[in-house]
Amino acid sequence: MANLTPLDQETFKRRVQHYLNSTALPEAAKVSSKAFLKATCMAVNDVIHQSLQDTQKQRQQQQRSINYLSLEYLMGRMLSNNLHNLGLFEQAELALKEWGVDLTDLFEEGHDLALGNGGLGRLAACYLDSMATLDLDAMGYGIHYQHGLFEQQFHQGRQIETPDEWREYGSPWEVCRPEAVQEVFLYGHLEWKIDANGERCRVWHPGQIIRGVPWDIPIVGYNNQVVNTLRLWESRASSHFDWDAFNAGEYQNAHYAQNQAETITKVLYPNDETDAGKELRFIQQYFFCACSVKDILQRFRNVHGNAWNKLPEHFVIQLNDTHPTLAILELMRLLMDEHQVEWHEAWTICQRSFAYTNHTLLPEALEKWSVRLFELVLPRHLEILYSINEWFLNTLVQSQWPGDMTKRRDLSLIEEGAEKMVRMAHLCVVASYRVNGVAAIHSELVKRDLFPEFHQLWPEKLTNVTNGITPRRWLKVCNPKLSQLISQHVSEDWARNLDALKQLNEFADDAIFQQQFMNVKFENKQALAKVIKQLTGIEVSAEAMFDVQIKRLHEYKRQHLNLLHILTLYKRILDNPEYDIHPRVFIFGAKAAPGYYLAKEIIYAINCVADTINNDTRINNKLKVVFLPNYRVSLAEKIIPAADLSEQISTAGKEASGTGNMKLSLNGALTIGTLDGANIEIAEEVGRDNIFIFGHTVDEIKALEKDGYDPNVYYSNNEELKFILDWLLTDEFTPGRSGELRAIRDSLLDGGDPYRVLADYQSYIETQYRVDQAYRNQSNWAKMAIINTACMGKFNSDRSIIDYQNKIWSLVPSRHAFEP
Ligand code: DL6
Repeated sequence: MANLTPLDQETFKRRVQHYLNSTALPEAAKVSSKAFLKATCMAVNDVIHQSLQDTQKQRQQQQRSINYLSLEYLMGRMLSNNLHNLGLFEQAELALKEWGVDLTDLFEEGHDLALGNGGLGRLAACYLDSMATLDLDAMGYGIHYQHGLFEQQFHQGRQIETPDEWREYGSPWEVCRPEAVQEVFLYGHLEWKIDANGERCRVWHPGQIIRGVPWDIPIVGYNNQVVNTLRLWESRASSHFDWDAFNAGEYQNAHYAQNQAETITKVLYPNDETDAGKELRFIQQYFFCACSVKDILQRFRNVHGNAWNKLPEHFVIQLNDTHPTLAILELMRLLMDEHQVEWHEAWTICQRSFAYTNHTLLPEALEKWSVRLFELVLPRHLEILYSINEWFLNTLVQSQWPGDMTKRRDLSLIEEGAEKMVRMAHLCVVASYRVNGVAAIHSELVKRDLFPEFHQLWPEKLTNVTNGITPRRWLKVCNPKLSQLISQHVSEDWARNLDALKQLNEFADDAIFQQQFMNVKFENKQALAKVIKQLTGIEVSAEAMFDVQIKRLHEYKRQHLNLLHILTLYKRILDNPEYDIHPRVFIFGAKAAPGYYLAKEIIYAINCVADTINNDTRINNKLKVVFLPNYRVSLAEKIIPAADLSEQISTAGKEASGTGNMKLSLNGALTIGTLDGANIEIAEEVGRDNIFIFGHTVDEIKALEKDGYDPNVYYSNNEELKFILDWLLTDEFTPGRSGELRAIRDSLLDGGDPYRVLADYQSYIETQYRVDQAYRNQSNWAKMAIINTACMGKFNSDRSIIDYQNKIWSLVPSRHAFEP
């Protein structure tokens, strides 16, 4: 198509009409909203694909290409974001209005792209947006899961999972690229051979060959006509089905290989808690790494030929957590076995090309794969891993700690034990030239507690890049009313330069602006109240305080601490019907991993307590509890603009960063939180007067452990706490079924309270009391909320990407940096 930008309303309408004509059924009496949605996306795609081609033409070859490898991308819905970033929102709105179609209603027809579990996947999506906005030559690589994160329903209060069908009827944004299909080898055996030069070489005879088919999703930069690509790999059998078997009537057998191959990318792995599916998950990781690395080498070769030693000058590969670690071994294998690069040279290339982001300190989330699985699925990669380990232990570790066998054992890439395991994080650190944590405190803990020896070995290697969120989706798109108000008071394009929000500080004391700010919040709360009614049947008043906790369900995030507060208030009101509290609506959104027993018990308990409280007329609507089902990006976009209070209450030292904390604060919610993750930096930005901090610090939590933590002490010494924990043994919230909620109490008392909920209980209750008092002074609350919005410039994901660029991607380590 000819250059289509700028596109006026009339032209846009004509294009939508064109696609309606070519895609909607002519005899349909009334064109369905789905058909309108599809035609609108196609009209937008015309613009996007033109810009994609222009972007590719204009890219400077000297620029280092960033390759972001992530097993997860939580993209959400794309239409609204794309329209905003292209500057086409108004044209589209007006054009559709002429058919009587409301654009906002149309968005609701779109399906979330939920190819991720939580924070890590959403972060990757924000970073893609920022990389395009900053015009970086960046390519995202991931998996084209047939089913993304499961859909959640509640059945009698319990979580039920059903498959996500995001592309059941096709997805308008993706384009299949058969010209970039890759082959992936699995299983098989190794052999020594003599090559053409008379050298001994290793040959891997694979037991299975899979095809990786790429689907490209365009990533539109904000207001700059740049379009990058997210390339997602889908697994297919190397040949179609067995024609002979089919003709012989063996219908199941004919499809066996196809089904087996397609299983690899069938589902997003939702759970790391159980053993089930480990081999599949391992193969999934390798499949994605192999396709991506082969693609990167092909792109390099197209421009630079076989000058492999120049790869690090032109490409950097960012590993989003340890999930893509196998890319390191795959690059080694390809360079050595397919391109005849000598071991040391190949290893130097790897060490100059990879960077790794650590997202967790939780031991159970630090990946390890058994040597047995490696031997079975990737025998050649295991051999390469052993060679790297030998190099690492015999050169670096030996020269730093000569003869120290304990250090050798602790730092080895292989953990000895009943079953030998490969430590993926160790491999990432050894192979990468930079390793970053995701918030200041987290990065310090990575140095101090997780990798102290690695920090000693390479003092420059470990660094910090504090996470960020894109202000496009998380303010401009999701909160149009606040965006409009801000634009009336801020002179710059704040969606690009979020620091400009600082100008709002001038209005923090202005009674008129405070009123306008609170009016927007009120209208957003009314809109959310409607959604709540629609999804749960529960009536809530926008006059109440909306207290929000939205995130994955995990004990360390402590949704059960929030529940203990709700029970405390309920008990107080029952004891004293005059108990003075501003009405509150507690709003939860969270999915629990399907195999995570206690997380599911917590959901059940909250739903049972909600049912009791919401139907108890004695409390006079002072409390309402709502658990919104199927929490996802598009639901977050409705909840966040309406939140008054943001619950960020993890055990200090456990939440690496958090990003929901940033989104809520940006939209004018005040935080109640611990000194954990990015909460600390949020407190620094907004000032301690504008945030409610409570609980033990990281060092205090450590000290508790040293003294021998005993949760029973808190239980015995606090009458109120004792009562509410014992309440869980009764049938108060599960009439006729006593003790159904006891799992929470058991984990806190008999289970040792691993996340120190009881240690922080009293401080949390007292701080919540301060929140309640503060909310009654609406003018001061408005002032604090405005300051929160004004001070979020630091958490723009554009700033994070500039940090990545300055601290990591623009550095091309010298090849001598890695000589022992
Ligand atoms: O960095 C993104 C996000 C952080 O904001 C969260 O604090 C952290 O828990 C999350 N980490 C993971 C780790 N999963 N694994 N492996 O999701 O990353």
